[in-house]
Amino acid sequence: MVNIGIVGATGMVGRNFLKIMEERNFPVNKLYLFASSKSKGKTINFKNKEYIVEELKEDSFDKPIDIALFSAGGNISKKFAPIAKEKGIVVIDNSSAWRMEEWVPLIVPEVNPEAINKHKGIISNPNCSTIQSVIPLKPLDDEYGLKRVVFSTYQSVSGSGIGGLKDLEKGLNKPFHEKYPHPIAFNVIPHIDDFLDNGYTKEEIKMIEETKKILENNDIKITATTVRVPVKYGHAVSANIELKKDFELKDIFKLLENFPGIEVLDDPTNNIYPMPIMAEGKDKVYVGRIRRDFSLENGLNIWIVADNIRKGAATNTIQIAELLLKNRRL
Ligand code: 2RA
Repeated sequence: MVNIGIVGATGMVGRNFLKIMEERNFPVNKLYLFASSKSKGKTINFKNKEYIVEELKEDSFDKPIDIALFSAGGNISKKFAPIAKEKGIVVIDNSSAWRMEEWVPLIVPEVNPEAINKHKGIISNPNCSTIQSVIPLKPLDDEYGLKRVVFSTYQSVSGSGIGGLKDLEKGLNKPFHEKYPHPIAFNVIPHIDDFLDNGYTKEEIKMIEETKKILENNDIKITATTVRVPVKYGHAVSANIELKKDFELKDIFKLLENFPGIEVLDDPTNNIYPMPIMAEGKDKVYVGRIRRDFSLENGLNIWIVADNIRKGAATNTIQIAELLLKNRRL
């Protein structure tokens, strides 16, 4: 049994931490919920017991916490994760604050579970669109070698939290935008996170750099275009892949079907392919539209869909916590 602290407990991902720990019967002993001052005093139910939300402060981590799950933005993680770490607490952080630090493992349990043994007190949960993409890429890299990957993403508004959902819902009846620079209803916006001087967005650079770190393969040539679409839950990713070796398509199917966490949905004659409406609320990564790219030597196209709040954030985090217990790395 372990004592759990949740930072950002009232947010969408924070609440899903609790839901998924209940579903997976994660062995929680004591539970401490932290959020901003505006949520102080709220109560949240976990396993039929009401817990009071406390305001996050520096002394929050004086409590007997074993693992702290963070989902409260990069600034909160930058300030408070080191404080928790100094108290001997293991932090699993959902923000991008620590992901590219050399000493911080970036973990997708189906892909690089062994990285858990390198942690020094802070572990980063990858970006949602990265998590769902590296899962099918891992067996392909191991078997054929990845030469180049072109990502095009179709990301739901829940990736932006409550504000994204609000822009979509309110925009259905009249032009409306508050969270996004333009209306998202009946539109797509090729702009997720801030633009950089090189013309990419931070979201695109996350996909590129995080994929290389998780696969431990800096030689892969990767580019990405990340796009917000008017969908509530579930990110979709088109991956155009150049492998180093030739392949038989039937072998690709078998490889993906047998990899943990993947469900292959690919029967175009019966209109069977992954879609966000089927991934919502689930933890699988759905792969389909698997086909050779005839414009390339050893070219392959795949289509990847997953629930960005569950497998893309909360479930992956709880799986990392389970890995900590299994490997006794607390
Ligand atoms: C998004 N991946 O979809 C980013 C952060 N969740 O907005």
